[in-house]
Amino acid sequence: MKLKIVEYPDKKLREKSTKVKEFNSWLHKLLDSMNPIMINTNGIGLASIQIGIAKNILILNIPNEDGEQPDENLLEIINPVLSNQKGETTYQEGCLSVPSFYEDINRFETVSVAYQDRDGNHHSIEADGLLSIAIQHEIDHLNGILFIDKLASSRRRKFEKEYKKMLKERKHKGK
Ligand code: Y12
Ligand code: CO
Repeated sequence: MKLKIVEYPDKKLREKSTKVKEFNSWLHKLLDSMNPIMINTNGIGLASIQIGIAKNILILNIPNEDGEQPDENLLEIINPVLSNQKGETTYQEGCLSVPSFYEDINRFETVSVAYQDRDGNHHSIEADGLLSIAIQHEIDHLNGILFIDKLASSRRRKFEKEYKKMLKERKHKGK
């Protein structure tokens, strides 16, 4: 599968993803292709809408203390349902679909998530720390929400200006 990351302001990122009903080889191939694109771009999370597929699919690989992302850390989350959101935390987030921009975002500190794996088996986890933040960020993607939507309006305006400038410079450089 040839994959390219969809970048803001592409409207595709606003689509609402739909439930996965078949846990077949198409799904397995998609998941297998998402992992290298996430790892090779230094990502820790990727939702399938970010590669143009509006399905409730996301992957996460939270780095170890030494910054490595071994395959054992890979979480493949299909049809997630969030519950038990508690507390508050702030983290400087970035997104592969919004390159070169990082900002402090408020999230719940802990969450529970029920989900299915690539074979349709049901699981649930309780998450805190970076995993909790990453799950919330990626589930937002499934609902067409980006982390920049959570910025205060003055900060959002500043972002739009800076981002347009970055895109212009990138185009100029032929990237
Ligand atoms: C905390 C923070 C972010 C998340 C959501 C997942 N976000 C990412 O994985 C972001 C990755 C990212 C990687 C970049 O590096 C490259 O593209 C090589 C990057 O740099 C540039 O765009 C230049 C930006 C973001 C969850 C929890
Ligand atoms: Co993102």
